[in-house]
Amino acid sequence: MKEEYNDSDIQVLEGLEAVRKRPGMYIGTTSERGLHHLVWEIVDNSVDEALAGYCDDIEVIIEKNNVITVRDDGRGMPTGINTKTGLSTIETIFTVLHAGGKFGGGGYKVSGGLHGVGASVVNALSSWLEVRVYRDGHVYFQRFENGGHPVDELKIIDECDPDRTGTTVTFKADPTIFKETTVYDYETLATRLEELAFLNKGLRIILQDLREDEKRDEFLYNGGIIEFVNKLNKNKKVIHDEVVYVEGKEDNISLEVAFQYNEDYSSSIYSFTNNISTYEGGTHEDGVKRALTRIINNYAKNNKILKDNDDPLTGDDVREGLTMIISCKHPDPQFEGQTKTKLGNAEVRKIADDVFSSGLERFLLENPDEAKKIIEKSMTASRARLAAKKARELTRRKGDLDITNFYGKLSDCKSKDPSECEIFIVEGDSAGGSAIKGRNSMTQAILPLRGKILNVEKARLDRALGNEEIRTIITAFGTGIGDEFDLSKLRYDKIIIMTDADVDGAHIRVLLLTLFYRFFRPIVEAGHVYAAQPPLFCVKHGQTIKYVLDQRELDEYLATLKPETKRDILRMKGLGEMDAEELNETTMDIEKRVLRRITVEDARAADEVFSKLMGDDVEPRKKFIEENATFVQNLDA
Ligand code: 1YM
Repeated sequence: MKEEYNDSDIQVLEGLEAVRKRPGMYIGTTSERGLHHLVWEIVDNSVDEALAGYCDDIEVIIEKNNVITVRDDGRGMPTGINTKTGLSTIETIFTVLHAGGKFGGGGYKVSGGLHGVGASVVNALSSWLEVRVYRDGHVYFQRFENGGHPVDELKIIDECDPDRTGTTVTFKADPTIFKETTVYDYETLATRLEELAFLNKGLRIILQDLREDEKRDEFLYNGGIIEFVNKLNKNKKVIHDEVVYVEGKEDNISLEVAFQYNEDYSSSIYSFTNNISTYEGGTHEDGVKRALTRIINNYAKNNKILKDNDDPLTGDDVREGLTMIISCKHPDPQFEGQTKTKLGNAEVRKIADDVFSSGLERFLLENPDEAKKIIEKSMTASRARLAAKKARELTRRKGDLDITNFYGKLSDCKSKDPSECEIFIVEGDSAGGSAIKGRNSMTQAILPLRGKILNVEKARLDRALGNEEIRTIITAFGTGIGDEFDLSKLRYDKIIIMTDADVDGAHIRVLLLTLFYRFFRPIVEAGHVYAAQPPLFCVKHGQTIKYVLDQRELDEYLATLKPETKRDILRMKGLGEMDAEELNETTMDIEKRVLRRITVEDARAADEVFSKLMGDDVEPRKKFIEENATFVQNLDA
């Protein structure tokens, strides 16, 4: 123990005492979160050393008793004397507030708010702390107790291999400060350490838990944020195989961006500056987003995918389904905003824009297939956005779906218990009439769709949504649409599409499935959508009439008949050919009918067909009609 305290010692201890009096001022809270903050303060020093290029390995160990050890293989803290304090540099780092951070100058500092005062704050809030520095063949050691009081001065306690360098800090959080808990959560530490490994490619970070359930994880990502994006998209359907990676540096500010699109509607953009999450975004994120929107629009225009009179793609359009990591390293970051997690440096906006736009432009030019997929995704988002806007306007307009009009179209069922109710969406008035007569009116509702309004190949989705029958469907479902969608309000357990097996029928199915896919996907995902399977053939022999579903069933049935029986087999064209009883028997009766459940894949396939049909090219439409027979089979098989 030191014999006497001199003036500067007393000042130092007053500084640490201030931290102990008001820990919240330095680490935010003394809850579990504040406890983990101690680890980050020490780890940040090691990461800084890695950023400076001197450290490849960091190890964090949760010892028995919730003692934490952080070890790195950097240069080791400087072991000389600090002229200002007259103390060793190491003692200064651990006992003087505001010491540390900018000592060496140069390089990037991880300055998440404490600006390098971290080590002394951790010391102040610990029951005890030990530091070991391996440098110049010596092992230097100092121990502090009771909130930062040095037990002795810095001493060489051992020799080591002269090649070995590094710093090891071990501490025990003070339970009189951290009254709620001093128990570390493995997952909390693992999540952030893995994030640090993603953000600093090539840096190996090991986490070890030596408490009851021993655990160990090693995080090393040579691909850095590319692997971060891969992880985020792991359970998503991606629309292009490779993660796109762009990097660049201007005025000592470096920027890395990695992204990949998936089939989701939402976007996940995570930005960081000096390894700190900038939840509120800031100039780096603004620059990248601005460049993304501009470059994608330019590419789409230059390649005539976007026509002159088309609305430009918005930021939301080009970000639909985007998973992106933005990592900026800045020598002097300014953090702003409510939670100080928004990068404020104005110069970064242009640098981020420059770096990302040139990288993205190059990627699009060199990878036309990927480019096409990305542009198509944005175009679909744009169409859906316009259509949804229209739909909202229409469904919100007063009196637009007044009740008499609504019930005039829908023959609803009597039961109000959704679990037993079904709605048949039927093509054509005459089939609709038969269905109304042939139904079980307790549980089966019928909505006939009329005439040519459903000329899908020319209708854009927004126009289809303007169509009264379609809006009646939306109202009948009861779920609302867009932001207001609520699956629990669905009024029918089964939504059954009943259309003819011809071109018009296929068109209507494509339209309905596209509509469901884009606006009611949870209904499809939850398996509420079905296709009715009306019979394809009708066999008459003698007085008997038999309906059969398909060719196979027809062959089987014919084989059971005596060869000499006379029969004039009919291929059924429309539902309208059946009367109410026949329609009930063959297609609607719960006991006898066959339904096919529509999967999300079916709906997605329909959506793709719809996109093709909607385009300006005549060719795909012609092809659709020609290939329609196969398509109908595919969809109904
Ligand atoms: C387990 C914690 O603190 N490692 C660490 C810290 C420093 C250095 C190396 C270092 C930095 C510099 C020069 C420099 C620190 N040094 C200082 C200060 N691990 C851990 N590893 N030489 C060594 O920044 O120029 C503060 S932290 F201020 F002394 F330079």
